[in-house]
Amino acid sequence: MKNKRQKLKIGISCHASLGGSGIVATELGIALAKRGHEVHFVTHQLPYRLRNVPEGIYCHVVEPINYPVLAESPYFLAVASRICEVVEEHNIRIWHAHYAIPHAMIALLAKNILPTKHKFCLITTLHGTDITIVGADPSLYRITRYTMEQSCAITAVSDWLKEQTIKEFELTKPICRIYNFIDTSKYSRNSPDIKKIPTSILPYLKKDAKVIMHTSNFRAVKRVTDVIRVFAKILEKIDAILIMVGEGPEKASSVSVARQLKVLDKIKYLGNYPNIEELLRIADLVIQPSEYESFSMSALEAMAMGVPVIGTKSGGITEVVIDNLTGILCEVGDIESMASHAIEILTNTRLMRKLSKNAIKHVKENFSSEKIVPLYENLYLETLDKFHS
Ligand code: GMT
Repeated sequence: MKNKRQKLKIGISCHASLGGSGIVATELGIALAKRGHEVHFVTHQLPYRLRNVPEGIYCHVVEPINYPVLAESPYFLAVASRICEVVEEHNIRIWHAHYAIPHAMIALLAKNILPTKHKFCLITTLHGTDITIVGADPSLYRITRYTMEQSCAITAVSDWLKEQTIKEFELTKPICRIYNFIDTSKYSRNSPDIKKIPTSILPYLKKDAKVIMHTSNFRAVKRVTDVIRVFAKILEKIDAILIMVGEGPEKASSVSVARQLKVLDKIKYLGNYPNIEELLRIADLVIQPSEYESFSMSALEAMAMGVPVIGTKSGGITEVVIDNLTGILCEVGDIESMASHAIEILTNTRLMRKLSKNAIKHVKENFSSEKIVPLYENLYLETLDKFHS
């Protein structure tokens, strides 16, 4: 490596709404800016976590174009044009796209449009569903493969995702696994500040009632009805409330299961909520019963706060949660086992403390920004050396 402290200008494109990949991309931008790099985001709206834009970060928001002749707004093309402008204006040589389709493809188009002197190095980070759902769809398979092959470097957020991608796409390019990370300084287990807890939750909080939480985009892969079924079984033994954070298509079926099981009055559907750390401060347990996860930022955030996680033995989550040490992993759909482990954790203070302590340590040692962000910096420098020397 030539010079690790070299200051870089880095472009980032990502989903701007709440969701793991957008959160990772924005936290990476913030961490890079704190380390002295200049970071330019091109997105359709200000990313959730960049509402108070920190120093060193520039946000270029692209307005959609609507014209009656166009059945669909050519929004993606507008983003590509904007990336070209930003790259030329700021002389950016690294563009980091999060999520293969559309973000890496859009950046690739921008690169192809630009004159040779402005052709940047495209780094593509795969997050999970961009490969397992979007990229695996026959309608987008070829374009996903092409985008990865044309990227200067590809990263995946877990070994599991790396292996899945290699298996499905038979790439000629290597994939570098770089785990997701967290700013651990934001996750100190201080007593909750009641002023920062949404007022709509306050009536649900009762002395001695345990607080269980689930966070997701309520898609089928998250198995949100399993959360409700596990919760109903927990209620047979102990008093508790469930906070469901997020929005998505499976919310209605989870409400309907809760109604059938007569537990709806113990559940608060909060919708999307950005300050997840504040909620985790009041949580005793997090349940993430996904079909699979390439990583699971929700599990990582819970562990960082020392909240034990019940997850599934499926996909990259097994690389994040160590079964029996930092949380409990069960088979997908095994409601009985998830419920009995939950009850054990919630009633056994020693076990709760052990999992909590181990989880905090595990996150600090393996998933802190101090540990992970330099891996991206090194990758940027190595890629620049390889393609721009
Ligand atoms: O989970 C989703 O459907 C959203 C998706 C995203 O774009 O944020 O999440 C994926 O990327 C996250 C960040 O890398 C990972 O923590 C999630 O595990 C991953 N989701 C799946 O693999 C289902």
